[in-house]
Amino acid sequence: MADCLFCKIVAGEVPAEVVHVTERTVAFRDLNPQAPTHVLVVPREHHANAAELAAGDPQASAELVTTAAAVATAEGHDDYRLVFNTGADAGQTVFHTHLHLLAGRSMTWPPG
Ligand code: DGP
Repeated sequence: MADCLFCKIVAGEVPAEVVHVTERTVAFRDLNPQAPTHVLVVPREHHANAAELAAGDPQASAELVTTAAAVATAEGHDDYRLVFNTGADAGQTVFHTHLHLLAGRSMTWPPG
């Protein structure tokens, strides 16, 4: 998609600190980290949110989680949080599916 920030990161048109790539996903550090490890895992193809990705490309959907787990392990974390914000009221600001991997500090529940 022409105006999608994360499509541009996937294409290498916008710089990002990429930490892991797979056939269907790219993982890069969040610009505004909320934990010592805060990585976003995105599908290479554009889908607006997690539900659309799961319906349209279940394999890529699963690969987001396996990629996040691989990054967590590579960075030494057994415990971590995975988050899909879906919709503006839930905090989604970039409408290209992304899985937040947060780790490296203790976390509270419920989230704000
Ligand atoms: P969400 O609020 O769930 O849509 O998360 C979007 C995340 O994207 C947010 O944590 C900040 C991050 N972000 C926004 N712009 C950029 C950028 O240009 N580069 C990187 N690496 N992360 C970004």
